Amino acid sequence: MNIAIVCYPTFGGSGVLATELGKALADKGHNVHFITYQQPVRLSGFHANIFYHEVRVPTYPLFDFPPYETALASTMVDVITNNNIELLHVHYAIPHAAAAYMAKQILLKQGKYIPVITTLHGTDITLVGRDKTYKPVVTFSMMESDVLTAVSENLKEETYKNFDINKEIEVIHNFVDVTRFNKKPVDAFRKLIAPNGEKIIVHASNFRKVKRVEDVINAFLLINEKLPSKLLLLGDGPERPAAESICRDCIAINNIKFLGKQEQMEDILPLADLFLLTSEYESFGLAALEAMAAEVPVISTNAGGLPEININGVTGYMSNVGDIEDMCEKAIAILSDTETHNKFKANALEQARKFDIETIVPVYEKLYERLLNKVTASTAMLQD
Ligand code: GMT
Repeated sequence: MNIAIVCYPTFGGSGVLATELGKALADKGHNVHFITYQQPVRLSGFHANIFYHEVRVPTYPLFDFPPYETALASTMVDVITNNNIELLHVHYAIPHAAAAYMAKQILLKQGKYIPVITTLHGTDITLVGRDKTYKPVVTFSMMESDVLTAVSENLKEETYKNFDINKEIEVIHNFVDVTRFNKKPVDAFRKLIAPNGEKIIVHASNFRKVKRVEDVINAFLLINEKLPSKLLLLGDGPERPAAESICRDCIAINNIKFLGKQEQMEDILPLADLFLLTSEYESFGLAALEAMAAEVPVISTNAGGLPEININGVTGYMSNVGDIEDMCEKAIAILSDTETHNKFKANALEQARKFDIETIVPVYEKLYERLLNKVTASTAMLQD
């Protein structure tokens, strides 16, 4: 198949998922064309079946806000027309689903029907998309997509709760390449981070308010009072300066490190003894799944779709949003006994295997095939 994928190219989970999906489809022999404003972070190296098309947004003195959506729709039309694209898969509704609708209409006028799949990821529904500034366009473009998918059952429910749509939403959970993440940790690195055998706790996110990074730090400070430990914070975003300033004022500062954006998560996560995710909402929590694939138990909140991946008392524990005392207690329960820790580690890996790339990518492939067959059948009917 010739497939076009539109996503955010950044470290966010939707871009990561879209890029990993495209790479997996290319490995299976499909031609995959990425359309984004920057090379996606997880897209590196040469692959004969992968093509990257940059959306350029020319500036003009009149524009206070350069019209990205118009440039994106025009690039979609160009890429689809010139590369014999059969279907367009957009990740994160805003503004990708609306731009896809525009491209679809333009192509229709030229006699080509391009089926559109929109995958909903999280704040496109639960936060930004619900805002009345965007809601009418998000609602309309979801309805106009040929297929709507959501990355968790929870996100599907949230979509029906927040939007007036009467369209089927298919849940296709996010996935992880377990083989890639399930690496042996490099002892030399562990010694550098935790020279006295301290436990290593990791958090990774885009440091937005919804992640409640201050809870990660405060939960860690409680843990650190009871258990020699180190905290690694991976990623970057608007709340990082505030998080750094909390740490500067605390006595455990030497036990906390901000590592910034990291491309090779599969090299860092296996070093961790525990992953902390304190989000107020998480439609899925791809970062937690990647940690589990690296055999790392997870302490998370019980918000959104997290209970669909983190099984309380099995792969880690869940606490109420903001309950850092409970998070600390659960972390100590896992980390202070080797046998218990090993049991949680093994369970985390077993659970991650249920979301393995080998299982989930074929679900997308089948969806594409089903959609293309439907388009072919209706085109044939129109011609008869
Ligand atoms: O919706 C967002 O906040 C952005 C998005 C992203 O691009 O990182 O994250 C969402 O999509 C991820 C991939 O499907 C999910 O793993 C995250 O849970 C989800 N984030 C939220 O729901 C806050």
